[in-house]
Amino acid sequence: MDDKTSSLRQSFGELIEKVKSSDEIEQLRVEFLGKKGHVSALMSQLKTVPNEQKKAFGQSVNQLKQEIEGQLKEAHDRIAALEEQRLINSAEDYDVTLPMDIDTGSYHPITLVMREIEEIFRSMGFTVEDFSEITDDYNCFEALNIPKHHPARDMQDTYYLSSGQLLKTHTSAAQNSIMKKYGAPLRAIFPGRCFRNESTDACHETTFFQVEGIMIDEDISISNLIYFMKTMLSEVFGKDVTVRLRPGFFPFVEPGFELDIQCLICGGEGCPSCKNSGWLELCPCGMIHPNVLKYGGIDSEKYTGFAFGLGLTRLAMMQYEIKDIRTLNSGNLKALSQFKGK
Ligand code: FA5
Repeated sequence: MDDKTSSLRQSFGELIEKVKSSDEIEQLRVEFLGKKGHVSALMSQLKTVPNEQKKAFGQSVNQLKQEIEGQLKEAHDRIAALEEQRLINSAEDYDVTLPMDIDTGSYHPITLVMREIEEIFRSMGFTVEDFSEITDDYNCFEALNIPKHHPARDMQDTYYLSSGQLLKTHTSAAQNSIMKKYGAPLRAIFPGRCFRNESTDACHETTFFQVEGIMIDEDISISNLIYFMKTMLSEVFGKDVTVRLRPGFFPFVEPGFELDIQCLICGGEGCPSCKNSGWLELCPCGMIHPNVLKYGGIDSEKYTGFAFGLGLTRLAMMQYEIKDIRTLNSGNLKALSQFKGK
């Protein structure tokens, strides 16, 4: 019987030396320790062993079983370590400087232009503020000198929510809370998404972006306003663009202006993007009405200020020569991914 145990030990020893994979280890385990394996077969011979030798025989088979289990575990650990090393080596072989053969994403043109505007105004000492897309009647109208039943409310078709709140129709809706938050003197811009329930065409969307800007201090005048508008446009376009300033009415500014840009799609000749006028309304602006300063808790005797409401979506159209504003909300990745920014 001892001979059989020894020869099994020897043949296992030879085989375990040669294994090269986890699969081969598993095969050996089944061959030697499985239900129908060599060790079970040896143990089943116990009944033929004389009584006085049974104990020694059982101990010697159990001893063999433990040795085989130990060696299987060692072989398993050795192969796992080799496998890990192989993975590390292959990772080291990988050249991270090679160009990738996959598509990279791109920023939306609105994001690109918004970042540019933010950078320009930051460099001129303005802070960039955030404001909720949902607001209320007070912020969107009353605090802007547009009382209930004032005809100016017809200028903007508003989406009202069942809560009585509304989706902001213009970024001017943030003026009051920003004035209350910081007081005067104040230089801030606040970009944001606006919503208007109006029919769409090549230059009108129901959802679009504006950037509001306000500057309040002692002795702020229209010439400060014109300076900032000119600086911003020449920085954004990197070239001279033709603009015109004409009187405009907004209850929250006095005097108020419309700043139009000559259409860069048609060069001023007239096209659907500018409704065939050659000009695009881009940035209404004006001197903040004293009532609006008062509602914002600012002394209108001491301070004056200007405000503007730049049509950011239209600016992006002009900068990237996008003929139809609806492309920007279309989700058409092929069209949108071609804009890479400066
Ligand atoms: C306003 O929204 C005023 N709050 C702007 C303002 C701010 C005036 C501060 C004075 C002082 P208006 O409704 O004109 O104004 O919109 C401003 C700009 O937003 C427009 O010139 C245009 O560029 C853009 N805009 C307006 N409606 C749309 C629309 N439906 N789709 C795309 N852009 C629009």
